[in-house]
Amino acid sequence: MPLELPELPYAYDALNPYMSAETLEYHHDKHHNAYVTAGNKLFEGIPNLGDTLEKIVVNAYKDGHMSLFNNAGQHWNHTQFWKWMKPNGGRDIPGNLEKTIEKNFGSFDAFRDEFITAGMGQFGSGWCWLVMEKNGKLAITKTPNAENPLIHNQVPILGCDVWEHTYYIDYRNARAKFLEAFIDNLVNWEYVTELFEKAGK
Ligand code: MN3
Repeated sequence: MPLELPELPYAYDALNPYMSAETLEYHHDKHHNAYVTAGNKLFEGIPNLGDTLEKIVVNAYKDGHMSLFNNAGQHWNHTQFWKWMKPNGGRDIPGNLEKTIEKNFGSFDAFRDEFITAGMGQFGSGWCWLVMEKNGKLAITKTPNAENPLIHNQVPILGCDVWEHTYYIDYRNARAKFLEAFIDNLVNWEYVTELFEKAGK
């Protein structure tokens, strides 16, 4: 199954001033594209690992095809990451999800703090996540490099890329400022809700 670079679901300058066109051009056209190109080369000589990207990611990890896992995993992560953001995001959380977040974390602010702390606590490159556990509870996790909740048997419903290439052009070394802007101004809660509802079924 060849990997394909998806188009961004908005214009390059649509997330200004929280994420610049320059960042999106580098991040999507160069970094994400490099994972796609490298991943497609790595399929040669590896048995068929599945008919969906999710299966390929999980099986590549399980079978120890780590280079393929890193590139296919980052392809999955970034394809979701673009959809987890939108212009004028981060404000209106649909009621049902907001209530569940409050029930699981105490309040939306407590969730926000925990998510930012996870992103800050990921030493070096990686991701922080809002996931649904097997028991239906929401939890916050962090993973290094290309790892994601799929390989830990959790359903990712929101994730944030904390590799330096995500924020260095716009925020330099201030990862916390980027994470705050992500939660407050970029998250596409409609898409998160869609995944939350699907995960709960
Ligand atoms: Mn990235």
